[in-house]
This record gives sequence, structure tokens and C-alpha cells, in this order.
Amino acid sequence: MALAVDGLLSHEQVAGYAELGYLQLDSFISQDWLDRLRSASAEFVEQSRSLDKSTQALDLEPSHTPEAPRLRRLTSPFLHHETFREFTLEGPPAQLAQALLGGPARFHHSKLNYKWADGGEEIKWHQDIQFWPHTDFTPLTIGVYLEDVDDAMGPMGVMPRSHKGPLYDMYSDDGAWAGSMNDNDIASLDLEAMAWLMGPAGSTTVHNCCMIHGSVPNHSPRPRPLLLQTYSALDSYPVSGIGANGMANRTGNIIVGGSATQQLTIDGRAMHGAPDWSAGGTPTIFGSQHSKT
Ligand SMILES: O=C(O)CCC(=O)C(=O)O
Repeated sequence: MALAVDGLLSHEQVAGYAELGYLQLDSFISQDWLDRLRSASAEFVEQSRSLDKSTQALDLEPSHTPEAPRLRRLTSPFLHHETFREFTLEGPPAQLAQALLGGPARFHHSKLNYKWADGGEEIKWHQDIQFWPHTDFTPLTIGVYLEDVDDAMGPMGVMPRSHKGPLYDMYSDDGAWAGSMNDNDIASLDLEAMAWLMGPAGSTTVHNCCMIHGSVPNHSPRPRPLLLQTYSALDSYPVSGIGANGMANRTGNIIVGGSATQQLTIDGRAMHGAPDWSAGGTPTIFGSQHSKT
């Protein structure tokens, strides 16, 4: 069943997102949702007390201890807690994605970046699309601050209009994947133009997959939990064999607000692709062509 998306955003907001590549919506999430999300998040902080090293789900800072937990990230929260699943696949971010993408959306992945107090790490300038290329540039990430965030807490910064610019190489000189832009490319940016996205708890950000963005360390005494979830248009598909797409195809690739059509457009040419055979095995062309005779 299609989710209700009408009236969620004004035409100006949708046009602003297209032009600038980002949106900021102050206090967009209700108190009820915030209470539920914080309570779910607190369960993982408690769980982390029994860990002395990171797991697939929980990424811990090196100085983490049971007495003083320091979490970097909860990976794929939607897989680990019903509240996160409902929020991401049926709640406000799923509706917002549909409002911006003009219909049902394809969920890709989610994460909860904690950026802990007193030194939570910086996230260097980067673009997302190189981490998980798609067949178009519709993917967008919706971030929800679970606490009030001010400029001492390492809010996310985005470079307006950079989603229309170059796609940077994020490998280092020795050929290793760096996951961030190199110093020469960063030197070419006007960092003064960066928009810092902050606001009261429940404030929500949207950034396009080609946007240059990142965040500075959190030197405040308060953690800065930011719940991020990525969606693309229904007819946009993750390209296999690159970056996070293999993992995301196993756990994400879930359609919100509609069902699969197998329509896609590559290099301007539209087609109706075959069904997804990943679960049940691939039929041969003989089976497909002669099964009805
Ligand atoms: O947490 C942040 O400030 C930015 C998050 C981000 O860009 C990422 O995790 O890819």
C-alpha cells in the first residue's frame, strides 16, 4: 500500500533539494518517534558494555570500556531492532524519500553514527555514490538527529550544489581505498560555503549521493547520534560488485510504498528487466520460452 506522502513537503522544498542537493527540516520527527528511537538506541549502548571489541553490528572506539562505552556506529539498525525497522521502512524517512523521489522508493542501507562525546571522530569530506554506485544519481540519504545538535558537536556539513559537480577519486596515492577526497581536491573547495546542518532533536537532513559532505570531531560533552538511511528511486539499482552494494543487496534492496516493476533506464535507454531470480534460482532461456507449451 502506498504511504501517504502528499503535503509532506512544499514545492519550494522539493525544488530547493533539486537545486542545492540537500534539505534541512527542523524538528521533523515527532516526540513519540524520538522517544522510541532513543530507547532502542540505549539498548545497544547497554549491549556494548559486554563487548571488548567491535562486532559486525557495533563499531566501538578503541578507548571503549564497559564503564564508559564509546560507540562509533550501529550498522544496519533496521536489522537489529523492530523500532528501527518500522521507522526506516514505514515511518517518516520512508515517506520523505517518496516525497522527494516522486513515488515508491528502493531502500539501500542504514546506520546510526554516534559520534561520541569528548572526541567522537571526524568524517572526512567525501561523496557517497562511489561507495555504492547505482544506475542513476537519485539515491539520497536521510539523517535524523536523535539529540539536540549544535556546532560544538560535529554536525554534518554539506557543500551546496556540489551534487552537480565532479565525482572525485577517493583512492589514495598508493592505490588503497581512502573513502575520502584527497588534499589537492579539498584545497580546490570553498570550505566557507559549507552548510552546517544542526538543530533540535528530531531535525532531519537529506543529502544527494553526489554531495560533498563530512563532519568535524565532537569536542562537546554530549554524543551526537545521527540515524542515516539511504533510498533511491524505484527504477534505480545498485551496481553489483562495487563497494557496499554486495552487502546492501543481501539485506536492503527493499521497496517502500509500492512493489517492484523491473523497469530501469541506463544511459538514457529504458527497458523492462527480467524478474529478480536471486532467491529461487535462474531459469534457463529454454525454460522461460517453452514453459507454457
Ligand atoms: O555522521 C556524519 O556526520 C556523516 C555521515 C556520513 O557521511 C557517512 O557515514 O557516510
